[in-house]
Amino acid sequence: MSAALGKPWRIIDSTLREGEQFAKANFRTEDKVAIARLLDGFGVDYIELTSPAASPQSQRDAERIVKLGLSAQVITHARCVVDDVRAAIDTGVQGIGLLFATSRILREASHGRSIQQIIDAMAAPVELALAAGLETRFSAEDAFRSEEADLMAVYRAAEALGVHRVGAADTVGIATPRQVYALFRQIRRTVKCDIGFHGHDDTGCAVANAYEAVSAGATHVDVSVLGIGERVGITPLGGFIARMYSLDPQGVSARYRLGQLRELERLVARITDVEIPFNNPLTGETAYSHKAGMHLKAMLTNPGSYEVIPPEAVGAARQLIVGSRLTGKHAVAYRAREIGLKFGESELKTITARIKDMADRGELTEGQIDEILRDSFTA
Ligand code: HCA
Ligand code: CU
Repeated sequence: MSAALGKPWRIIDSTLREGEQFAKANFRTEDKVAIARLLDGFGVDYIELTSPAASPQSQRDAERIVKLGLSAQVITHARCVVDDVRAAIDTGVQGIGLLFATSRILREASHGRSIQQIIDAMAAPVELALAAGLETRFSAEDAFRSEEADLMAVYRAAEALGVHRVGAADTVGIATPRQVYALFRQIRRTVKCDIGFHGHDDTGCAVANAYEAVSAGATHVDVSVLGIGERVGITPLGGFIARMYSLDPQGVSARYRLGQLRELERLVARITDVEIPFNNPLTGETAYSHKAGMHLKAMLTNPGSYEVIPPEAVGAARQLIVGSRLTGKHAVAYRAREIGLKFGESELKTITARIKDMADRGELTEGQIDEILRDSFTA
């Protein structure tokens, strides 16, 4: 648990549930075990698994992961039906995430129930899960295309049954950050139990939406490694951590082992055969690259000038690009000092002009820059 924003929030990693719904994910048991271990090493609070009712292998894998004895709570997703809850209980998981779609479009296209029928149908599965001692969540799928009054009725009914948490899912990634804030304020006023947010990234708002949910009172946020999930996926673990770290560096780095994020992302990227995006928050190839002369000058004085999160926090390295047409004399002087050369002001200006001129015909490597510097020195 961390308390950026002064409020406690917890991470439910759903790489092994939502992430298994990613087009390119087809996890073998060993993959799941390796991912679960690294997630636990990173320090996520919960690891959510695919419903054991999904397939016989899903059931065996859930049992296997439960037996790893991780620090994270191992929970599963399940349809809100008694048989699926029973299958989950049999695996020994500590918690369960039950759900029903509440929007008209999904009620009609998916399960065909009215809001009252949902409320009636949730009782038996929820009671069974609670009686088995599971931390029990009831979530509304497609909450942001549902009627607010319907949602609150469903949440009140879930709370009356004694669920530990209710959830609102932005299943199609349609919510704006303001809508998320407003709905979560409303849920916070309606129920006293914990509240979870699950948001898809179809319109690029999944991190912002998770943040707004927490600021409005959400206690739990679903994420997955690299954001993998249905379509373009959900709130990525790294992006969410970056968002929260900037608000509470000490709290977030005390709670989560950020230095393990890269390894975790690399593992999931390798297993799913995807590239880590160059602009990935915290770990992307260019996340700590600085290029323009003005930026380089300030970075050399104080790295905080253009970095809210230092690369050391995640075990990455900063890159100062000296050999571009955008370079400046401070960057050139810095590189010269690094290789043991010192130039006067006018020499520096001349060398910088030469580098810019050459870089206009193509960026220079560090080796080429060093050569220019050495030539200029002996000349
Ligand atoms: C789905 C379900 C879900 C569930 C979210 C939740 C969604 O696969 O469609 O459990 O809160 O996005 O609604 O992932
Ligand atoms: Cu989802």
